[in-house]
Amino acid sequence: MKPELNFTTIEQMEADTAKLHELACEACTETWADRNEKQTPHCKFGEEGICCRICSMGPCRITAKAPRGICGADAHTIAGRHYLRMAAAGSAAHSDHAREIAHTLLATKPEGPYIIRDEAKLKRVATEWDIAFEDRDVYDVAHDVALFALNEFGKPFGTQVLLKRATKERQELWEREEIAPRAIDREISSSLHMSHMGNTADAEVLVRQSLRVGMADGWGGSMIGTDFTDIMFGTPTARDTEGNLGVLEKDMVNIVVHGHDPAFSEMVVTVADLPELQSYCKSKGIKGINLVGLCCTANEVAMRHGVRMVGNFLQQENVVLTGVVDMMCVDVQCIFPSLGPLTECFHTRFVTTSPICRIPGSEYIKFVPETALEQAKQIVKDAIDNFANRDESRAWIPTSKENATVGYPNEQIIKELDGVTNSHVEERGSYRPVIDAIKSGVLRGAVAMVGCNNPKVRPDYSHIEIMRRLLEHDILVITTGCAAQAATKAGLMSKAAKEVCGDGLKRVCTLVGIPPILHMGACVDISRMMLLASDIAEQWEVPITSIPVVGCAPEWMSEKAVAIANYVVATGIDTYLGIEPQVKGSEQMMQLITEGTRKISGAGYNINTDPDELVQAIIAGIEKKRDLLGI
Ligand code: SF4
Ligand code: MSK
Repeated sequence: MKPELNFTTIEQMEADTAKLHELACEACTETWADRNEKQTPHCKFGEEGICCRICSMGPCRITAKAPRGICGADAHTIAGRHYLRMAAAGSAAHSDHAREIAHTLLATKPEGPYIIRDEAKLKRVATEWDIAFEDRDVYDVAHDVALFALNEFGKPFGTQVLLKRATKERQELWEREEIAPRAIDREISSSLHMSHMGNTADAEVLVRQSLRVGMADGWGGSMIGTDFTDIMFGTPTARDTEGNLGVLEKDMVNIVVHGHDPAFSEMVVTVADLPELQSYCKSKGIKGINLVGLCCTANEVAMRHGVRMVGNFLQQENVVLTGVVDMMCVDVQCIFPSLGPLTECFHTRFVTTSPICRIPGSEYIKFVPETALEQAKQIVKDAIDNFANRDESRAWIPTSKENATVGYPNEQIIKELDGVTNSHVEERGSYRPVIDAIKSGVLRGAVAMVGCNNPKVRPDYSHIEIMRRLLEHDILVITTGCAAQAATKAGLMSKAAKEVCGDGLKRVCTLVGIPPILHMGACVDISRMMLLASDIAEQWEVPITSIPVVGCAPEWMSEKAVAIANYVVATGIDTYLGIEPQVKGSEQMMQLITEGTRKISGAGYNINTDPDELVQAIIAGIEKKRDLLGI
């Protein structure tokens, strides 16, 4: 019998949400839950991916009576084209974020505001790309590295340079199967071209291109974005923090940073600590500044600074509904347009900062590297000034919050493993201790839990329930994105969570001093997971498809998730989905994404909307891989 730990339960989280939603009603505004009710049941044609509106002869909907659109496209073509377009949009989002980061790297200079913090990583990347490092000014190197990466977006010939980080087996397979991505922009635009009216109608070809455009993200844009973020803001290290709505403070100025691009949030973190702003805050009789993160920005700033995480995707309205948020400032991706009208019902200032994400009801401050520091100062000052406008009678902060230890990129995992390696026997700087623990059965395997939350299922429940069951089965969990925050809210990312684990995983956590769920970052950092799995396969000397490591996105919602799922599968890692991709109206597409890709990359999706059945399938999948390895 496992000890009952006093972690926040899903029921407590739901009670907090219900109370906040009541407050929304009192404020005469609405939430995602109200809109979800009005949108349910969803349009069947849209849900099954068999409504086409890519030309003005349509829209065409597939039914038994009308099995083809006006041009003759059938359900398989329509669902396949839609699926490819989702993957392309996801790849575009991650990769455009990465392009911005590359431009920020190009703008680094010794006097700031953007500087180089991880020279060792810069040197590693420069060396990998044959860019001279020794005896050169570090900023000259950084600019050459940035320009080299920017070329990866549009180069006319060749494939992505970072594919060379994969195992030889994968590199050869990607070439042979013609899914090695060329320039990032080329794959995105080819995907739109192929799915344009009158082009590719063969679903198998559309799925193959989905893998390729996904790869342009995972082994292109996202990987560049992650590396450059580490170079400028520091490779994360393990640190303690807290998460959930209880991190908001009644007596302090609450500033929420939300989105994905750390070039923005890092500046706000930097200035919030400046003595001039701290004393300005005190001069107003306010206790201090409480900066918190939301969605993937939360992951970025928690991993590098220990900034507390106020919540994940479906909590973005909840934080405003507490009535104590003085400033909500956002950059790109996963921002609800509802924040415009919602913040108008409260005193909260809502600031958008990117031309990529303009929202009615927000104040727009175009964030640029040259003036970033001053702009961030202005945002913090505005938040301080806005504190006085708070209506205390409408303030209610739930008390729920949990401890978490975050910040386990690949470098940190290796460092922790080195700490327990007996240097006489084991090689240092490798994943060998993990491989040995998996081989001996102390650990059964590992699952990468990723993705958003989604009202199509009970939000956060699937994440938390699946993670708990995996831990009980001695399966190590690595996590990113909003899944990481679901784990945090449930206490599962704290070191104390080892008590809910099976004996083997508990032993590993005690020995190494880690939590059983390792936080690897934002959704763009799933590229770290690809390198982790590749390096484990290489050091184990087996194909990546053999290792008992799988991916799981039980509550995914965004197009980025479609791009991610495609590059994870192309990398040879089975992926378990708790939300159905919108292709169900085509049997051929369902077959292609669950089985067909196995013939190409050796991996595919396993889809099940019941979290209980999904976790059983994951455990069975891991055990099957163990059997095949004879361990
Ligand atoms: Fe209809 Fe074909 Fe046009 Fe799609 S491309 S809207 S199926 S005519
Ligand atoms: S923020 S993509 S809801 S993980 Fe990356 Fe969360 Fe999903 Fe957005």
